[in-house]
Amino acid sequence: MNKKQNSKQKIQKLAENDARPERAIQPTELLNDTLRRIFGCELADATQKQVYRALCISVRELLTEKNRVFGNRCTEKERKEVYYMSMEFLVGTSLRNNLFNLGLEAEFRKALADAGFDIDEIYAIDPDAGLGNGGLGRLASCYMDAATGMDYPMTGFSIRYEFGIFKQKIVDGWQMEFPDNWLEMGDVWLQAREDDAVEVKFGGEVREWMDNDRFKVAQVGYSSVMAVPYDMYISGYDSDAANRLVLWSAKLPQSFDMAAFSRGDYVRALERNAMAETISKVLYPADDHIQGKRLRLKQQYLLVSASLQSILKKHYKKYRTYTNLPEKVAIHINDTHPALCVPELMRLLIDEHDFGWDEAWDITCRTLSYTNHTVMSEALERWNVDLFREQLPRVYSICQEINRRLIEHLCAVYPNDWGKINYMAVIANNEVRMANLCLAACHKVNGVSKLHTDILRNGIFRDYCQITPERFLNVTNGIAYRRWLCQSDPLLTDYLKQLIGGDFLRDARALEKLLPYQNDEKVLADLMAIKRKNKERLAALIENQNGVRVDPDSIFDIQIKRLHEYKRQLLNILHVLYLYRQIKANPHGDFMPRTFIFAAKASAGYIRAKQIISLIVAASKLINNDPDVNDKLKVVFLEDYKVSLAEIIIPAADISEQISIAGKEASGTGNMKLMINGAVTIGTLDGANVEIHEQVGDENIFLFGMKAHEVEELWQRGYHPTEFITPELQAVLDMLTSGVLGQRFDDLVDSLLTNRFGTADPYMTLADFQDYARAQRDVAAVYQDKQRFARMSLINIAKAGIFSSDRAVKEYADEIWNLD
Ligand code: GL4
Repeated sequence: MNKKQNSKQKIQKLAENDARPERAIQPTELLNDTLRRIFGCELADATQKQVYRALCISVRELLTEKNRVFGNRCTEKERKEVYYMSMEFLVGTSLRNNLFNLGLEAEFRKALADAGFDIDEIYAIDPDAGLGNGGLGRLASCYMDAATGMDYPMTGFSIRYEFGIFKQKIVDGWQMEFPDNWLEMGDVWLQAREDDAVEVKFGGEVREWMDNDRFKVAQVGYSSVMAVPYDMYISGYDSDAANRLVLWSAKLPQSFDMAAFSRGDYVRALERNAMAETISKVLYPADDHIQGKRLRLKQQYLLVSASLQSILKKHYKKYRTYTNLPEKVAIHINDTHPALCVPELMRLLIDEHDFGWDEAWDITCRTLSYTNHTVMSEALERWNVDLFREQLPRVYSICQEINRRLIEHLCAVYPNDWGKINYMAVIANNEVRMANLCLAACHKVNGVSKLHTDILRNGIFRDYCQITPERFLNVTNGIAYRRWLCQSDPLLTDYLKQLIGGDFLRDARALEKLLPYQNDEKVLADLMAIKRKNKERLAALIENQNGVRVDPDSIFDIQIKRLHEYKRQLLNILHVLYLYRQIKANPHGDFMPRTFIFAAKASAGYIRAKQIISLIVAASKLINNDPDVNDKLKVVFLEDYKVSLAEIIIPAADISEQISIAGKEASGTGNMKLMINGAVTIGTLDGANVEIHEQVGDENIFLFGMKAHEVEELWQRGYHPTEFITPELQAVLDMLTSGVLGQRFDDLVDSLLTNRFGTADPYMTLADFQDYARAQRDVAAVYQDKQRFARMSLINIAKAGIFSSDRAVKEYADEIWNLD
């Protein structure tokens, strides 16, 4: 090879023939090349931040090449591609994940160490890309990783929010939100493609006319926003592929309102500019809940319209036709947020590519599929008709026509059953219903755990399911375990490699090779020693952040997830106070020391959730400062829960709290991450807990509480929370209203006991309390027997393989997207 070529050129050259250009890399040479190009320096005189950027840029360039070669191969073979549309991708950090996937981690660690840099310090510079709220957004990222690792051509589409999920600080016991300016450092992962910007039209009105006997429709008098794509490359473990996550950023068109400038109205022109660009400014911070805000609708349409336009353009360039779209393209709607795909694809086919309604509808239905992620009624998206029509007049007229035809069809299927027909309509009661839009069109609809899919089939989507049951299926969620186990718990991973070999790195089901060791005392002791190390690491972080000393020999009982009433963090903290009272009453009793660790963000406007955080913080102050209970009980609330914090907490967990009221948690994925790291679940039979239970059996999980059907039955009979209050529980509630916690939580107690705020105790916290306390006693009893607990932990690790996102993505590919 020509000596004058730099590493970048060499990589380019190699990649033409080799899908693994990473194998030819010389880390030091590559870093020096990049440093020289970007900063005019070399490793010897670079700063840590320069090294960080140079390393990221080198990795990005490598992935760019991989993606180009992979893309060309897919085009040559005319492979079907999948486009994953999601308003959220909770990417987390990228650097370590990419190096790990490319098999370059160890080499770069060494090269940097030789130059006097600690790669872990460089990883710490890498910011979380927090472009999502919680499970739904993280799932999208896990699926991108898995698809790439399995060489599936998959492109993610989302929004380049300037501010991702807010940073959380607790100030005087109350959650405060601060902007997350992730692009300051995170921009290094993004590659802008200004030339591929796409026009997206808002407002105006619909005009119809005849053009040489053809009926034409168009939107006129609109205002344009340009959507500029930014590529983030996604690596997959040990794979030929690299895929792209395309993030759209809103910009005003260059030519916009020049008139205002020439009139000298400079300020107004710039104001409008800023208005357009607010579309991609910030992520809406509500999970499992909607706010019918105009800006949010604009975000959704920006994503959908820009993505579909670019998909169609690429498709036409390849095939010179759109009629084969369903054979070559699968477009997935991740929850209803991108449901505008249905009318927008129709609009593009009809208005811009001259299709008739029936053919356009056939193509649309066969191309689109939809995942439902929640049954919470406050999360079912509905848009006010006036708002919708004002912003998207043409899309609205298409929705009307979809609805007209749908109702015509339903009248034939369910004659005179107006209740049902109204329930199934796309437009009714002055609202556009996004779930029904998906149900009316998509060729496949799936839930995310067995129980959740049953609830869709027999509950909220029953009427649609009756007509076309073959469209409905389950794909239980999965996690990118190479991030959540292999990268976040290197100690356990190295140990497993020695013990059972490295097969599990390719196939998570190989973790079952651990099972034969379940009675091996040495292995059990080793596993506990590793857990203890991870607990020490977390204890150090807690001491550093919260100034609280926790005992790594205590049970680390962990609840980390969004703060939501249905997830019942309140049940957990009430039980903690209940334990507190027990210890106070009997300070010399035999008590298994425990540390309860919480981390959770509450949506900014969700006051009840913020009150629950305050209660946790207040309880931790009282308990952690009480010398009577000090070595027995600790409570910690860790601020600013995010992917990178989860990666430190999860390996240190003994107990995984999955205690939602049965029937409400669609799946949960934190439950899987904790399980694969050896935590034992205490949980209700909700979401994927049901399948975790199936895997590990009664012996290796702590189940409690009502089952989903029992919850329903209790509602039917009439739920009276006061009937479930014992004197001990009453005493706990009294603590909340007495002021001993430094403040009073009357609202929270009211919400449990009275129906001043609607239903009393809508998530049946009190009904499940006694059985939860019983299950917690079981936890303490079992933990006394270290070996027995270690065995439970081992079995949880061994049986977690099924929850790999590789398995889940393969099911999507085979049963929904029809990929080869
Ligand atoms: C969620 C569900 O609440 C959660 O149970 C599920 O695991 C996740 C991914 O399917 O989707 N739905 C919404 S909305 N937010 C979620 O996290």
